[in-house]
Amino acid sequence: MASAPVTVTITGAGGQIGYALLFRIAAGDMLGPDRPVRLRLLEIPQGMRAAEGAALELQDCAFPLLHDVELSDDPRVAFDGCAIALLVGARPRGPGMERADLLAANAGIFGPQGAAIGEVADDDVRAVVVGNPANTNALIAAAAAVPGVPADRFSALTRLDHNRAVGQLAVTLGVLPGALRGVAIWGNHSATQFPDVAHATVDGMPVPDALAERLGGREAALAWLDDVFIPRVAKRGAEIIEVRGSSSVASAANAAIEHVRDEQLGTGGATTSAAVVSRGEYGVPEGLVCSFPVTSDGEGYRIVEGLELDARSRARFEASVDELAAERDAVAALGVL
Ligand code: NAX
Repeated sequence: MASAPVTVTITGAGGQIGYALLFRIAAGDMLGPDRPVRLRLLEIPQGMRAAEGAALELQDCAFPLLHDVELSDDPRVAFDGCAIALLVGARPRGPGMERADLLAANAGIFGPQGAAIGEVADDDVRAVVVGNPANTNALIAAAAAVPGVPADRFSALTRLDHNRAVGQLAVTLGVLPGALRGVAIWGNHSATQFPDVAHATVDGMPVPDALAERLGGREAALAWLDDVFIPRVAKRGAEIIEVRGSSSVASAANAAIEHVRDEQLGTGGATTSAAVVSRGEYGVPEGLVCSFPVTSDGEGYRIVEGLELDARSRARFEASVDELAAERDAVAALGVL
């Protein structure tokens, strides 16, 4: 007997990432070939025609797993009964917009969406925030969803950063991406993030050793990590915009699908990266939505605890956590939290 359809709500469905997401979700890439999906698309009036067009194309694909598609500009309608929410639509930084203005504009989106999720979503709902500033938008949505939905059901996407880090290592080491394990993104989805290979392995060999072998010694490996790898991963979004003339879309949609898939179906013991609500792990202030190495058994992400961070790594991580705390304080000053 076919299983019951899962209701998946996508905000900003008329945008670029929405367009790259919808067809893969409907094809079964996110929840597997046995789970039919209902798609609920949330847009603002300006984005509605584009979302309607995507809905027409979804019909034309005749995906066997796609139960139905509904569009709305009302969060309480779009999140009604939803089990999985991908919060993609956000307010981009406009010309002359200060960081505080950006945070305030997005608080006006993610506060009401979080509240609607708390009121009308499925009891087991899980939501991932893609729209930037993703970590703090997730913090705002999670705070607004309580008490209807616990805050730890919200996460933010750093899987794209994780995949970018794996991609860079694979090319440099001359291996397939699947040979790498244990790469971690710590902190904020921003230029302060810390992509970390200290606990990573390639075909079972520690990545720092493999890099030293490949690049001609330990010092050369350290220099590559500091001067090439970390800045390249952290600024890859800007590089894509410069080269492609448009932001990361397919890779962002792919990362969002992998984030949800692993959270729902489990990582099989492997580590990945996701921004989740801190309970004080690694000294990160409680409540911040911070990227950590995580695993999932299919019941949500769990932070991998007990990893050693040396002084340099800790300093990088703390700088990113300080930025998250400053974003939270700026939002709190607006009276949003
Ligand atoms: P687009 O501008 O193409 O699409 C955004 C869509 O959201 C638009 O259709 C708009 O009408 C809609 N929207 C705006 N406010 C809304 C609201 N209140 N409710 C529902 N829909 C709303 O942007 P796109 O390229 O799709 O990027 C979406 C977001 O992803 C941006 O905030 C972007 O910065 C962020 N990204 C996050 C990444 C991550 O790794 N966390 C990577 C990729 C991307 O940069």
